[in-house]
Amino acid sequence: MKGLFRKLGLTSGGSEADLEGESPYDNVITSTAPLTSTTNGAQMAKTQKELVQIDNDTIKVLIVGDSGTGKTSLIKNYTTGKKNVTRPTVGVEFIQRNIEVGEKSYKCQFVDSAGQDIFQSITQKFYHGSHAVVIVYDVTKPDTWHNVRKWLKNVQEHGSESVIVNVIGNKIDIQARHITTEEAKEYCDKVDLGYFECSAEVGTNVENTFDETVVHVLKAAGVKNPIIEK
Ligand SMILES: Nc1nc2c(ncn2[C@@H]2O[C@H](COP(=O)(O)OP(=O)(O)OP(=O)(O)O)[C@@H](O)[C@H]2O)c(=O)[nH]1
Ligand SMILES: [Mg+2]
Repeated sequence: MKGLFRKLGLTSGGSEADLEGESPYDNVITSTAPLTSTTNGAQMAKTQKELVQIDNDTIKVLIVGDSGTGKTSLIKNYTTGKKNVTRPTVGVEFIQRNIEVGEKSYKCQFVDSAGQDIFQSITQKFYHGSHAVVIVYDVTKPDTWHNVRKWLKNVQEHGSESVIVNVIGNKIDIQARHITTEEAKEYCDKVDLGYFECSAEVGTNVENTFDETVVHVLKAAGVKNPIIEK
C-alpha cells in the first residue's frame, strides 16, 4: 500500500431522483471495486471554526466549480487511479469510497456536482450536509479562477459553520497557464482556504489532495489516529 490510507471500495451512482430522503446524502448507493494510490503528505487546509461531527463514520465531500474545470476527471482519477473520459455532469453524481485509516474504516461520500448554472438549485442541497467542499478552477482559464469567489460565497451561504474548504487549481499539465501558484495561494491564505494544484489528465497530486482533505476532516473532528497525526 503506497497511499496514506488503504482505499477499500468504489461506489458510484445516484441522480437528481435520489434527493428525496432526509438528507440528499442518505441515498448514495454502494458497490465495491479496487483502486491504486500514491501519496506523499503535503499542504494542509486551514483552520476550522468548531468541532466537526462525523456520524456513522461517514465523511461527506462536495466538489464544486465552473463547468469544464475537471471536477469529474479529478474524482474519477482519485477513485480509479486512471485517466477517464468525461462528459458534462448532469445534476450530481455520487462516488463512495471506503478508506481504512489504521484500524478504522471510514466511508467517504463524494458528491460530484455539475458546474452549469441550470443545476445549481440541485447542488445547493448538498452544501449543508458536507464536511468539506472542494472548489475546482482551471489554471488556464481566468474566469474560472475569478468564480472561485462565487463558489466560496455559496459555501458561506449554504454550508455549515464548520465546513472545510479547499481549492484545487487543475490542469497544471497545460503550459499556457494564466493563474500563477503564488497568486492563487496568496488569495487562499488570505481567506483561510487550503490550496492544492493537480492535473487530472496526468494524475499529478490528485491522490494527495483528496487524502489531505479527508485527513483535515478527521483532524477537525478531533479523531486521534497515529496515521493522520504524522
Ligand atoms: N489537459 C487537461 N485536461 C483536463 C484535466 N482535467 C480535465 N480535463 C479535461 O477537461 C474537460 C472537462 O472535464 P470534466 O471533468 O468533465 O469537467 P467538470 O468540471 O466535471 O465539468 P461539469 O461536469 O460540466 O461541471 C474534459 O475534456 C477533460 O478531459 C487536466 O488536468 N488537464
Ligand atoms: Mg463533471
